[in-house]
Amino acid sequence: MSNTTYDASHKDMANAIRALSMDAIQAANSGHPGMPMGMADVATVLFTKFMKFDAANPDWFDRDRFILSAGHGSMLLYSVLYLMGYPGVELDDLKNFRQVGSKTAGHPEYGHISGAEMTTGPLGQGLTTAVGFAIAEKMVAARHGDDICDHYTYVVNGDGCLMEGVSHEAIDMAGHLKLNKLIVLWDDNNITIDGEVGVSSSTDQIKRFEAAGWNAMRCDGHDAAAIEEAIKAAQNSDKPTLIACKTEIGHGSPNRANTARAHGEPLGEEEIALTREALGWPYGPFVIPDDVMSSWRAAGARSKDAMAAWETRAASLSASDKAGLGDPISTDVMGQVKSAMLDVKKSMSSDAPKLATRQSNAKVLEALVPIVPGIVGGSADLTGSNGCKTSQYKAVTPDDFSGNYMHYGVREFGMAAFMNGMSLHGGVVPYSGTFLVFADYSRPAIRLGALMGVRVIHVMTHDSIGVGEDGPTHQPVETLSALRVIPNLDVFRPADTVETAECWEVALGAAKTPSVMSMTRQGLSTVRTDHTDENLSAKGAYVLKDCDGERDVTLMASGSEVEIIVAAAADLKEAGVNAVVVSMPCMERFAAQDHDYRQSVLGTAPRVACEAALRQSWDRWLGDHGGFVGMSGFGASGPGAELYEHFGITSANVAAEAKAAIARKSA
Ligand SMILES: Cc1ncc(C[n+]2csc(CCOP(=O)(O)OP(=O)(O)O)c2C)c(N)n1
Ligand SMILES: [Mg+2]
Repeated sequence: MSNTTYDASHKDMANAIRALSMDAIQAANSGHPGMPMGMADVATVLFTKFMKFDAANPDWFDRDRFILSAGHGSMLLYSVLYLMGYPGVELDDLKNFRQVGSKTAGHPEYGHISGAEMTTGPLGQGLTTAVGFAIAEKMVAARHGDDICDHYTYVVNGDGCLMEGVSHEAIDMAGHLKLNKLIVLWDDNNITIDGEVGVSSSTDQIKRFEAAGWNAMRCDGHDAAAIEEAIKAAQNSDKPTLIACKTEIGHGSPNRANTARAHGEPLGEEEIALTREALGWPYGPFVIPDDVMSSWRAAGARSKDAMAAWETRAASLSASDKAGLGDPISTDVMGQVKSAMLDVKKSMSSDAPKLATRQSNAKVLEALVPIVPGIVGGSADLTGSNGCKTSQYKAVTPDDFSGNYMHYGVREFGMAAFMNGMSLHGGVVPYSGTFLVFADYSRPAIRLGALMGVRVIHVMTHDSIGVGEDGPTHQPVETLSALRVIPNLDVFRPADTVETAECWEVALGAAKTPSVMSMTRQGLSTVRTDHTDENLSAKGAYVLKDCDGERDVTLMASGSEVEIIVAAAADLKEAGVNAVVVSMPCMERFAAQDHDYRQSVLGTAPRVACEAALRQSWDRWLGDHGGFVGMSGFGASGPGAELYEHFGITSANVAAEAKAAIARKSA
């Protein structure tokens, strides 16, 4: 494929990227011309000689993936997608760069434009997510063979991505796993926003990558032949490869090239005119001469034969295996999940064991792992603690990707970003484990996953002061509220094994929403002892125990505190107060129910919530006279049960707060 010849010269094809980028950024009066102009030669060589993809079929499974980790250079991607003829990417889209509702958002947004494999912009995450893509490529290849899955993951990143801490996690993991089909093209322009890289970094990046087990080399990023040679060498490496492409930011602009000013502002009409002259590009704004356009279109179509050959090979796959290369969870699979979860619910509601929900999680996974194709678990070095390992455990190793469990190492942010990439790649359903308090380490990737809309399940255990002796550094208090505030993220906090099974069913069914499973370290009673086929957790909250007569108060809780409000309701009954017990395993799901349902659960009586965490996310549900029993600051070191007493998270206090709320209402 690399032998395709083009009518137009390399120089003109690259200049087309430069011209479209500077024109679109000028039209928007906003954007970053320096990077697209600097990396135009590298992108031209990559897309016209190496990338395997068919512009007319952007979703072809076995395409090479291209991740623009330097998302501020979005016009590089948009120019290339337009030039190669991606469906629905028109000149008008480039003219509408950065406008409300346009496909050409400020930074590439997954789902807005075909050809953007992921959302990029937060530096470091493109590179790290790309490692997840490359992991998934090897996993699917191990399951279905090289005939079906055999592609490269290319990354373009700048100096900024390599400064971000998460790049360490990415580089370390990729080197360890020998992800030889991961090829990173570093825009080595020695410039970031504040000026030369030297003002803030002195690292020898080549040595850094080599130390992590990479193949690392340099090339002149404006010499097409040198770039071609470097990528060829990278393709043949048995390690992941870094190519440091020495470039000039804003290449072609007489007064901005090689300066930080090229980074983040339009060149201006005058400088654009000078740049056109310097580049030898006499065409008007947004004008691409026919030979350049037809050459780029030919590049966009050069893998048609490869794709047709793949389609022939893929005909040997069953329909469900083929569909599963994209999304492994079909309606059929969901049917099996539902029935497996029903079995768990039946046996657990009748046995009513006392279990930590992390153990409930392990039980549920034991039932799910054999029936969910592509499910891959893992942990950030807390395998024994998280309950994510099942009896079907088979570790993924550098030499064997057929396993179903990743040892992610102590890399929470990396793990969350890798999972995003694995899910986006297709064929894999990732879940992982760490402690809930470390959600802050993973948060940027949890947020990006929610923004992109991926099915990724973050199991986060040790979810309160119930952790005990490890103390306040390990006891989340603000974390649940902080996660609940992220849009398009479902935060589940089941109360027992029955709810755990229900929550997993909901999470697996949500193709475009990531989930957090908040699980306890400490043992809990089974609260769902009456079996019902209905998935009550799917509605987010439900009446667990109704009262006789008129409702005086509604008690609400999630997870480990549900058993506390059950006990409080019994105490209140003795005292002649009718309390309804509401379990709320998922606030986001509950908020999505219709008003009548929510009202039937919440009632009109005063409400009291109990959660071993801060109050904030409960405020929405408490109403005017509501009360809250929980934490008001950081936890403390001591045995978990004693800490519940110490901080007053007890059934007696819930009952007292209920009486106080009733009094407030009638006052
Ligand atoms: C996590 C994160 N921090 C900060 C920024 C803001 N930012 C965008 S580009 C940039 C500098 C990037 O320098 P480099 O990667 O070398 O890109 P170049 O200027 O060479 O195009 C910064 C700080 C960001 N996008 N993401
Ligand atoms: Mg730079």
